[in-house]
Amino acid sequence: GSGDDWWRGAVIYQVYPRSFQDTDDDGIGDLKGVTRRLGHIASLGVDAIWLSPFFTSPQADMGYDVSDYCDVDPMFGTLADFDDMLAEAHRLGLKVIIDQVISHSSDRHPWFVESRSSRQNPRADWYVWADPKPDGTAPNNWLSIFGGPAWEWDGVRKQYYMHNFLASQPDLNFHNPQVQDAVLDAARFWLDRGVDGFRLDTVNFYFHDRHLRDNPPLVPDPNATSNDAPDVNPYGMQDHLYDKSQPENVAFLQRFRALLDGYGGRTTVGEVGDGARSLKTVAAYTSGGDKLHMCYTFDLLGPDFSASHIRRCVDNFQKAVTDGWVCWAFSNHDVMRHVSRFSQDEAEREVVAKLAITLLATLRGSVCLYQGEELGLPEADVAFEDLRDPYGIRFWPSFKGRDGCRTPMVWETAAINAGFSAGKPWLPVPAEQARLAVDTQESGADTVLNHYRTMLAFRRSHAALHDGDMAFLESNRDLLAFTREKDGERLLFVFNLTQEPQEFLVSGTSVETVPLPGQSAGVVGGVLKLGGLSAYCGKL
Ligand code: TEU
Repeated sequence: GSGDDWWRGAVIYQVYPRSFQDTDDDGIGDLKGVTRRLGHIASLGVDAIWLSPFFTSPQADMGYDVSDYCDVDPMFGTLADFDDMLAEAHRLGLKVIIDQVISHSSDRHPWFVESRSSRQNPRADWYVWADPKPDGTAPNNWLSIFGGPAWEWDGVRKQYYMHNFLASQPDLNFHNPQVQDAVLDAARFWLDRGVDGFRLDTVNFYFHDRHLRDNPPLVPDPNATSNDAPDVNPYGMQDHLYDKSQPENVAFLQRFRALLDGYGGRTTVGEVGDGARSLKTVAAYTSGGDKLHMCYTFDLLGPDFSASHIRRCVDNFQKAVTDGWVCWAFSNHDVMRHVSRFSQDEAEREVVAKLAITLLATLRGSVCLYQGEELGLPEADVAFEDLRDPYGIRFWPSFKGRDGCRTPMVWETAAINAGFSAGKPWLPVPAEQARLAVDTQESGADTVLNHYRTMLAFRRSHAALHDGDMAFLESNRDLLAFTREKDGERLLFVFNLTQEPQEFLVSGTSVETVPLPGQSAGVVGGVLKLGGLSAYCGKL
């Protein structure tokens, strides 16, 4: 895309800075490392990068616990390093989106330090404080995503404070207009530095119910497409009606949008995890053109890679969100890498990695890729002793946490730590991943890496894929058949996501085959024959 609308249909590459490239041998990636490797990202043909948090932080949740919204953590570098990175990205034609984690701060943030110091200080109401029940227990039944109650007792104020995540991530009180102003000031700081937009962490968690009503028990929705809340998570034991997704958020998102519109060409992608209500929430946040530009859901982040699941997600989205925009993703820094989720057969994973990006590149919506998926990296097996994620440490072994997708990026097969760092990496570099490093895949025409480049170029070269309409066609239920259409260009896609060969009837119309990389399908006498795990594209 071009102009202010560049984000519509864009492909965004997520960088997890801790694990991308280390330049000072402390075993942790840094901003200079991001700058060094921007050439690789640009070579993929993406439009933008999304940088996970690099702000000042005690790193209790790997940077999603911010103690200064307007500075760089020394572990990642300096503001000058950030400016260099931004300038180099722009020189390469890449937009830069940064994470804003404003639903909660770190408990070491000066705002919280002041807020907890007494009940009367100027920031006393900046966080969600509440008195105990008469028997001394927590104000209500709300649960934290990371386990246990969402309330932590504070011995100084003799009150509880609310946290949807770790106890060291207290929730900011968005009902207080001063809090809204303060987080908007932080966003303005980065807009003035030249960032192109924000990924808004847990955007539906900003507000909580003013009356602190108890959540009702959970009644699972059999038709839910969302992959939010794994079973091991006590967060799933109640319906999270009152601790997030409150109606007041819409007006705040309008304030946020008004700030961005004052700059032009900037964008937002909000992370919405709202269980079965996710699409309703996305609709409320992205419609009307005066709130968020896009939302990101967990719909495609689960284990289901069947045609019926993907069709249901896209269908439900198209029905629920008529004038909003979605950003799809198969992987991120919170979930098991998708080739491992979608296939138990190691020999099959290269094909699955290629098929998944072929599909993602043809869907209607924007797309987020996660570092390493362009290499087809599987989930790493991280031993308990090496775990760093507090969520995994707490629920091991029923849930192994998020470290398996956060191990370092692999650049050179033969180099120490695959070229990530000359020091001891904060998470191990698995040997089987080093074999898949960028330098090894550069040379082979048929590699996952080169398939990503070809598919992203394919997406760019067809306007219908950029923001054209998408409509499903009748097919047998193992196939995913749809058209993408814009300005007279009409493309047919048929995906066989099963291992068995399948047939699709191309009735009445003439199709001209558009070669897809690695295609194993063809039309014979009006019947399209697809091999297992394959895709077809034709011009109608
Ligand atoms: O994650 C939000 C979030 O709720 C999850 O992805 C969660 O793990 C899932 O819903 C479980 O059911 C964001 C960040 O992406 C994550 O890294 C942070 O830990 C979290 O917010 C807190 O800031």
